[in-house]
Amino acid sequence: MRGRSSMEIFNEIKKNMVELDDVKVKQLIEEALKKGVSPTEIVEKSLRPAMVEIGELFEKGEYFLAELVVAGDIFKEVMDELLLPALRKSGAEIEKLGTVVIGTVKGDLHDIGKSIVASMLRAAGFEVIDLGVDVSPEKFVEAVKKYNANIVGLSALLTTTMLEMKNVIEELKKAGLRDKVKVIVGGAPVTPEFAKEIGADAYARDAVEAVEVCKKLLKRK
Ligand code: B1M
Repeated sequence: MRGRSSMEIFNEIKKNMVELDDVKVKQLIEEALKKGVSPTEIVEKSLRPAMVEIGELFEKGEYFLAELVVAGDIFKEVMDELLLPALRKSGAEIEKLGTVVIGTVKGDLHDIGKSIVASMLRAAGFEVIDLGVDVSPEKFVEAVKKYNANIVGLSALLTTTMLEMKNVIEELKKAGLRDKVKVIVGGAPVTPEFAKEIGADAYARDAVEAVEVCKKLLKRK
């Protein structure tokens, strides 16, 4: 195959993802992986921007909930079939770095970004307890105790549910655990300012940053 640049492939993947053409998306991702492009770059430079555009089409009324569901399904398929296996192959660190309890907060069903963060943390050597979606503050607290976690990771994709993050921090305080765990927050509507305002220890913009931040959080202890 004659040389298409990585940027051209990223644009093609994005275009086909927005058009919900799963067959084309998979072919292009395979092509990119064969060229040695990293799975995280594929997520951040093509799939995630495509999801933002799909969200915008939904806001404009050009796409409906059904399209969001299909987009979510395609994303998960390519993660499971192509990107996660490639990520695992790309060589994780062997040393165990610490335990992270992660979940999407109460009322929120978006799990794609959270699951990518969980996978990247695992690949980096963290033990990750993924509580799934719609996780109540009480469940987070229970899991921190049960697994003796070093870090709690909170994800939210809705401007309404991001407020739940503060409730988790309050619940950790009530349980006397706030000094024992670090709290990292993330998700599309979350900002570093918001993280500070609610008393989280850290914010990460994407999965790569989340890994770096979690490593730093533990070194500081
Ligand atoms: Co929803 N949805 N959705 N949706 N959806 C958004 C979030 C929205 C922005 C779309 C839009 O209108 N533009 C909008 C929210 C608007 C707002 O709050 N201001 C929206 C809405 C309105 C809704 C519903 C209310 C729609 C309805 O029912 N009328 C509904 C709510 C359901 C609920 O949760 N209670 C809903 C439902 C859904 C589906 C279930 C259909 C589906 C999710 C499927 C699934 O997750 N299994 C869905 C989807 C697919 C989206 C969009 C299009 C894509 C989200 C996604 O997967 N992105 C989304 C548009 C958008 O995000 N702009 C949208 C790809 C993913 C890789 O990125 O999740 O941002 P992201 O994760 C990144 C970073 O944010 C970061 O790292 C990840 C990897 O780089 N990160 C962390 C995430 N968590 C982190 C945690 C960390 C650190 C970093 O530390 C712990």
